[in-house]
Amino acid sequence: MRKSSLRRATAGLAAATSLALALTACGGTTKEDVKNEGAPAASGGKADPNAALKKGLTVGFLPKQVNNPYFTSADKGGEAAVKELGSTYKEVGPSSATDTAGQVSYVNTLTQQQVDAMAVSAQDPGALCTALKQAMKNGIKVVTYDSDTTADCRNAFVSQASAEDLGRTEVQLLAEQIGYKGEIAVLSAAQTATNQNVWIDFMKQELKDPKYKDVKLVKVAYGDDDAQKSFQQTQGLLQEYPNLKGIISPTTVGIKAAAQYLSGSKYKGKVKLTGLGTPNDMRKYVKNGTVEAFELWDPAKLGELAARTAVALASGQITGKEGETFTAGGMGEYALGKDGVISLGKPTVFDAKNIDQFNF
Ligand code: RAM
Repeated sequence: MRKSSLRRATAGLAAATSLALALTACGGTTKEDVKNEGAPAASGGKADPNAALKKGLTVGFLPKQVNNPYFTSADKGGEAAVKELGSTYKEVGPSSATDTAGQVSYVNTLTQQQVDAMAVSAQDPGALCTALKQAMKNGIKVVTYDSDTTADCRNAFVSQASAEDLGRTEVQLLAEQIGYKGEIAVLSAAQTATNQNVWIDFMKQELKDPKYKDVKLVKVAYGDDDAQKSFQQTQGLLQEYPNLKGIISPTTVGIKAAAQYLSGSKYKGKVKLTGLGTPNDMRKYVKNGTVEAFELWDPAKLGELAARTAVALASGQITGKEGETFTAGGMGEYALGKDGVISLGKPTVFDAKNIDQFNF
């Protein structure tokens, strides 16, 4: 979807939804507690905003998981942008979201192949750092997208939306649906996933507000972005907590599997479900009354911005320092925030009223 129509749809939605999204401009899915010692490693030299965008580069995309439709959309957006910019795109990556060693070896492969830049969504921030630092030492520009490492292990992070907004608004969405009362659980992805973990931390902070005094988070379960495991974990949550009133699943794989389970059970419409899903996955569950509302950003736009950031870095337009700016083609101008975080924009809330306006 083009940004102009997405913007229009989002604007209409803002008026339609009763949820007050407390959206702030700051923050990304980056570790708040990470100390960035000066400029990111290998950022080298000064940014030249007027440098021409280089052509003939090779940009490698390394998602958390290749057979995840969310990353298929994201990486397609990346591929189109890399090609439009006259460079070569390649994608490598593990098929499981918990194959940390696999991700490390893919980083090493891209380094050996001397790509000019790589865009990586980290399964496990700790595990990837050494390999990414090695890549940067070899002059390769490293962009994380979707799920960050620590700031010293990459040049820039392309964040889908403010992590704080995502975490807090998911709690707000669910609390409203359960009337601010009852037991809730989280069904996450992999236990090491940076993005989900940062969002869950913000969910817990949101829950400290006295208005949630009757809402109790009883468990965080992990479905590992595996459909079957996520389905079983949902079933397990309901067995373990028969009074459960709602589930937040901040993963496209998890929310789809949870919706599938609830929709075929006696809990349909009774146990509320929200989180992060794609409109195409969730449409039928919104229409059949299993899900009221959930949110996401446009994954293809996230991939496109990651690609444009990678090429801007490899061309010397930016180095990864706070305050630098660059033009991301038709997406417009973006500025680098603290720790080299570039934020795509605001998430969209989808519900029965607007879901048919989206196709991803
Ligand atoms: C899954 C992945 C991804 C996350 C989305 C919301 O596809 O875990 O990292 O951003 O869900």
